[in-house]
Amino acid sequence: MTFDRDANDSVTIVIPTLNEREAIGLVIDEFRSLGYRNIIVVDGGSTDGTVEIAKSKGVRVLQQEGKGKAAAIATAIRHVETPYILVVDGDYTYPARFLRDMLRAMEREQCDEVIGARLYGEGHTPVFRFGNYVLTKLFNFLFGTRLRDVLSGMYLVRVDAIKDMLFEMKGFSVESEIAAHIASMGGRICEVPIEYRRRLGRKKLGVRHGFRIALDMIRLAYRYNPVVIVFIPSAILLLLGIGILSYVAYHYIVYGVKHYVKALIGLIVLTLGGVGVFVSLLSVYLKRMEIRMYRRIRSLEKRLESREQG
Ligand SMILES: Nc1nc2c(ncn2[C@@H]2O[C@H](COP(=O)(O)OP(=O)(O)OP(=O)(O)O)[C@@H](O)[C@H]2O)c(=O)[nH]1
Ligand SMILES: [Mg+2]
Repeated sequence: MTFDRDANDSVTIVIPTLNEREAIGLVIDEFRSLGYRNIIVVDGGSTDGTVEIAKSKGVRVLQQEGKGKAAAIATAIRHVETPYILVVDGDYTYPARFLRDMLRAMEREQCDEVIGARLYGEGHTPVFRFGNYVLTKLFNFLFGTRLRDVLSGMYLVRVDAIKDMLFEMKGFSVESEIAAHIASMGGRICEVPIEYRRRLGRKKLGVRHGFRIALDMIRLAYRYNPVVIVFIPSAILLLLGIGILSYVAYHYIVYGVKHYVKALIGLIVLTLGGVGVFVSLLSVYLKRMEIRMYRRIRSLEKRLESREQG
C-alpha cells in the first residue's frame, strides 16, 4: 500500500473516549496501519483502562477540561497543529479507510468540513436511524443546508474554520454546533458516504439525548441564523393581522357594523408582524454582507499566506 505522506500528516485524528476499552486499541491500530501519525485521544475520565491502552499504543492522551464530548473536542483543538482535524468516535464504528476519500474531497471541493455520512453498514438501530433522519431534516430546515447525516461521529474540519467557535453547546450537540458555525459563515460542508459498523462496547447516547440535540439545534438557530426564528412568528402575526382587518372591513362594508376594538387589535397585530418581517429581511441582508466580507477576508488571508510562503 502506498501512503500519501503529505496528506496524512496534514490531519490530526482526535478520538474522544469514555470507557471504550474494547474498541480504542483497534481504532488506533486501524488509523496507524493506514499511515496516519498524529493521533490524540481525549479522555473524559474513563475508569475501565481505556487511557492505559491508549498510552501503551504510544499516542498522545489528554484529559479533557470540563464535561461531555463537546468539552473533549474543545480541549483537543487547542493542541492541534495541523490544518485539518478529524474527529472520530472511539467505538470502532467508523472505518478509517474513508478518511482518505474525505481528505480528497476536502482539497478537491474546497470544503470547510467533510462529514462521513453513514449511508450503509450495520451500525444503525431503527430508532437511531429514524432519530438521525429527523434531526438532520430539522438542521437542514433551520440552516438552509442539504445534509444527509449532520450527527455523524466522523468528520473532517479545517481548523481555521472553527478557530473562533465558542463551544456553547454541551455533549452530543457539538456536531450540530460545528456545522451551524460553518454553514452560517457561508462555509462549505461536504459529505462523503461511509460505512457504519456495529459498535463495540456500550452506547452512551440515549433517546433523551435526541430531544436535547433538537432543542440545542433551535438554540443554535437562534444564535447563528435568527432569521428563521423571527420570521416564522412574524409572518404568522402579519397574516393574522390581515385576517382580522379583512373581517372588520367586510363587516363594515356589507353590514355597516363598526368593530373598533377588533380593528385596533388587528392593527396592532399587523404592525407587530410587519415590523418582524421587515427586521428578518434586514437581517438576511446583514448576514449576506457578513458572509461576503468573511469570504473576502479569507481570500485575502490565503493570498497573504501564499506570498509569505513563496
Ligand atoms: N472524552 C469524552 N468522550 C466521550 C464522552 N461521552 C462520550 N464520549 C465518546 O464519544 C464517542 C461517541 O459516543 P458514543 O457512545 O459512541 O455515541 P453513540 O451512542 O455510539 O452514538 P452515535 O455514535 O451518534 O451513534 C465515543 O467514542 C465515546 O466514548 C465524554 O464525556 N468525554
Ligand atoms: Mg458511536
